Amino acid sequence: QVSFGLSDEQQGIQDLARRFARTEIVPVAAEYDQSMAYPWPVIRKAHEAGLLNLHVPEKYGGPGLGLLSCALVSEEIAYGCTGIQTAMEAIGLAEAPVIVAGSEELKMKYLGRMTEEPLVAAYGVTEPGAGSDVAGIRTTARKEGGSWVLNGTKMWITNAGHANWFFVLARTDSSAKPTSGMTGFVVDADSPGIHLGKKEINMGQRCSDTRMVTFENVVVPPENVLGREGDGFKIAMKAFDITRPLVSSAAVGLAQRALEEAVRYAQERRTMGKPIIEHQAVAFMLADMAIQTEAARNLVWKSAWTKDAGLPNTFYASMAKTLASRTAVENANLAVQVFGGAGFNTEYPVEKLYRDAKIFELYEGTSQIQRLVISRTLAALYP
Ligand code: CO8
Ligand code: FAD
Repeated sequence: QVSFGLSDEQQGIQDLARRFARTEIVPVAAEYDQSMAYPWPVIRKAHEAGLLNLHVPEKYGGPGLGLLSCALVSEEIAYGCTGIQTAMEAIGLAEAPVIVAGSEELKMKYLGRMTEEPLVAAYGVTEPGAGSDVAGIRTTARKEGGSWVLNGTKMWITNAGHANWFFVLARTDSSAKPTSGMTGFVVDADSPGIHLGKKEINMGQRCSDTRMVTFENVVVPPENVLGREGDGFKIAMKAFDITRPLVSSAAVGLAQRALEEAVRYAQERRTMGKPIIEHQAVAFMLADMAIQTEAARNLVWKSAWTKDAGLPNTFYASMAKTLASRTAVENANLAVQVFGGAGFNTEYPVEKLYRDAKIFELYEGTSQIQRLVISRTLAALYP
């Protein structure tokens, strides 16, 4: 049975997120882009509105929504501003490994507090020397007197400057092959020995907080190990199965915003005696933007639906990420084109979309890495 319809519950959460984005995010997005201030007021309001921690199970205080419902929300929030959306979604990214592998106690403690008050968390895998190649990370954790001691440097960590806790992936067994010698930890952000770098100044999504984080002899209690020792790499990957569909839906939200801005402008702006939408060259750019957006959205929904159905979704999540991020970049580019010179100016919204879009092809696994995952699956499917 195939259905493209949303349930009443899904429509309800989509409407809530849409109204929130239009009233609380769209009006302030340009201001946050310019000031680069962390969007705490928006995050607090989103928490109050019930738009954070959506995939946290009810047992730990969350609404326990399925991934498709979460994707509907992240598209709407991203329509408003992907900088704010990234700050919000990075919370879900940090929570994902805890949901995948945390003990009851860890879930109650670290997911529970997120649902009780507006806190943010961060996911620390990437390092200065290893981004795409997660197997190449160098951060270590060694056992000492019953606890673990973390040493190493993480790079490009979203929300790092504001996080209450970190998910950290570290090497724990140098004799094992890297992907089986890593362990995941939940680390309290106020632990002695954590040093935060400066807020990085990025091309787009400028209110999102990205930093280097150094761990210097940081003591982590044994109960803060996620799952079993040696399972960290796979736990980190399983988290991406949850979050890549959500990053992809955010890219769709940006693509949709670019489309709508371009369609509206093309009806207002006149050249050679008619609105530019009546010039076929412009109209067809709009048509292409609409086709790509709808195709990307459908693939994103499929990647989320597959996970909700309890089926492996890695393949579709990588496809969705590749297509949706390309669509965001292309739509933002075309929107600037439709706006002409005005598209290059900060008084209009599309130059921000252009700067904000590029990161979708980089973070949460670059488009090359997604193609690597897809092509490896193809080889297994058709031996
Ligand atoms: N689920 C379960 N197991 C998995 C999965 C998975 N999805 N993927 C791989 N594995 C298993 C494999 O089956 C294999 O198991 P075994 O050893 O038993 O055979 C083991 O893990 C090793 O897998 P590979 O052989 O495929 O490992 P490789 O080292 O060859 O390659 C990748 C792995 C795919 C290249 C991996 O390193 C990767 O995904 N790299 C990209 C890293 C990435 O995406 N980083 C993102 C960081 S977070 C981020 O950017 C946040 C953005 C800001 C937040 C935005 C809002 C959310
Ligand atoms: P590299 O791995 O050095 O790649 C460089 C280039 O080579 C890319 O084009 C890549 O696609 C290509 N390449 C590399 N290996 C291969 C290969 N095997 N085959 C084909 N091409 C390849 N990380 C976190 O852990 N947590 C976060 O919260 C987080 N937030 C981020 C926020 C921002 C704004 C940014 C910029 C990054 C963030 N990251 C985060 C890191 C992000 O996931 C990495 O930057 C990304 O995975 C790429 O890694 P890299 O930068 O080391 O590039």
